[in-house]
Amino acid sequence: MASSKAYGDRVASHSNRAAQDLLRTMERKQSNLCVSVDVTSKAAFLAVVEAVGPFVCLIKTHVDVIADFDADLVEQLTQLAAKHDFLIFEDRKFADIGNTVSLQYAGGIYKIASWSHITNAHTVPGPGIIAGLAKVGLPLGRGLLLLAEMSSAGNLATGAYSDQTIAMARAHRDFVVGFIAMQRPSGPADEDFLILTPGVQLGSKGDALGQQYRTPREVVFDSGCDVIIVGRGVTGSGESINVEEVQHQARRYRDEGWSAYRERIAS
Ligand code: 5FU
Repeated sequence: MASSKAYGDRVASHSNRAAQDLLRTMERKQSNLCVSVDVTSKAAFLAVVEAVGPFVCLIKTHVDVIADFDADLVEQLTQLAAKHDFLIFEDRKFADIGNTVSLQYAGGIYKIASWSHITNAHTVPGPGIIAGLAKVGLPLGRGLLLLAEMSSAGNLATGAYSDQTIAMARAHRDFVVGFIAMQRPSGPADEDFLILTPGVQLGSKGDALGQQYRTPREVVFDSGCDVIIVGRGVTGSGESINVEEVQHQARRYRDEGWSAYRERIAS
């Protein structure tokens, strides 16, 4: 069962390069923390990434919220990924037919496939969305997460929808490396999906717009998820970045996530 194995021992269960790299990075850095850098200026974005880089296995982006996004931001982000040893996950949540998503993934202003190791997609359009993204991403060694569940109150990714999402992933194991989900789905003992989980914060149960938070321990130990995704818990809300505080919080969530994982594999 994947949840009782060490991250490093799970590399062999994956054929996808991005999945292998993420598991190796987690083991090497002793971190299952992904920081979601949801700020709206390039300067704030790069300041947060520089501050949290040493503590994370993965940086999650929403590049379309950055008002002064440019090619240099990608260049600097890529350099910071090499310097601090983390992977990049653009949380694009593709949701269209295969032909359209292949254009959105490869091109436009953002050229996501050229720099983001991992991205994600809704399964509403059916399996053609996976084929369209795989056409672009697989030759580059990229990986895809499917949204099996969401953290927000009242979301519709439940029950049969989640089950069918998991079935779609099983049919595309070369490119689909795991899920955005709130818990590890049940499956055969030798099945290994990466479970990345947003909606994580210490000391808050949610925000005013439907977000719902759990603690790192609830996510990693109780629910068997692999990566905690933390946004405002680390960055704070708003644009003014207090680098020392951001670093303090990143270290705190890294430590909480890792000790929950250690407890899980020991149990
Ligand atoms: F798929 C999902 C989801 O179900 N919930 C989320 O919160 C994605 N997210 C993202 O994680 C969301 O778009 C934010 O970028 C991030 C959570 O940020 P927070 O500040 O920790 O609430």
